[in-house]
Amino acid sequence: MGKQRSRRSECAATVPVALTIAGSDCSGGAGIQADLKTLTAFGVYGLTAVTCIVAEVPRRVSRIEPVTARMVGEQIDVLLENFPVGAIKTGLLYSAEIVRAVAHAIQHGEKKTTRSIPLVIDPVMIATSGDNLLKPEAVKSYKNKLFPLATLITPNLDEAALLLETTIKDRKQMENAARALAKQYRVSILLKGGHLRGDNAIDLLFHHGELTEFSAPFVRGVETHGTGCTYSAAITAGLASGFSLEQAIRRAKNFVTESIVQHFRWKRGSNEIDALSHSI
Ligand code: PXL
Repeated sequence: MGKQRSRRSECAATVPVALTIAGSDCSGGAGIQADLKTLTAFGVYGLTAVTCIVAEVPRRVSRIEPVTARMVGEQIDVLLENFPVGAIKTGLLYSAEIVRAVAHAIQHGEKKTTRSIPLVIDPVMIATSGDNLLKPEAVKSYKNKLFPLATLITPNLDEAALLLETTIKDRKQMENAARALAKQYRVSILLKGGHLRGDNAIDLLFHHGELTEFSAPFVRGVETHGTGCTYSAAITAGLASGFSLEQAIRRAKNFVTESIVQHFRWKRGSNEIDALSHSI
């Protein structure tokens, strides 16, 4: 009994903690649900601040309802005041008002605890299904309020193209885009090239003036949903656990690839539903 208790208190003292600020995906493949499963798989205790509730299934977004900006801010406030948060990630933030509330709450929390917490921003704009998730006017608030606080931003090709108002169609344009975003926002950029559809899913990290490539075989035939959320949550888990940015990304890339390879599939009549497996 005594031994058990001491083992328990030791765990409580050392388990890393991470906070995800994101939307709820009721189908469990993306958003807060994917983040929590991923953090748990990495042995990190996950905290959540919910920004909106999305009624959806893998190929269709049915409805999105936001939580008030005040409520989003207050979730972050109480968590940062009370838990030793080692890293934060943001996912779907829905509106300009919520983006601003998140930036304010993170800055306020860091000031109160007098420490800087690594922040990973997954600038979620459009769902894999093609549905718009972020209000277009929120992009400006991201650029002005949230990006200046980031450790790492993880856009996919569509998001990077929208942020730079350009098109990205090949590897050379990817390099230029990663470099341009890193310069513009003075932050590390992980540009995810999965949508280029070669034999490999190639991501480019621009960090401290250097370009590093992360590559894994492209897994075909799986209707993926939530890979971006899973990837950024896995990176956040690594940062909360004290890994360097490069190490955290390498572990996360392996995790996402395996979560696609080991996907679940349910068949009902002619309908098939795929989901990532987070129990790697
Ligand atoms: O994968 C993007 C994404 C992020 N967050 C939430 C989502 C989705 C996609 O559907 O529902 C909550």
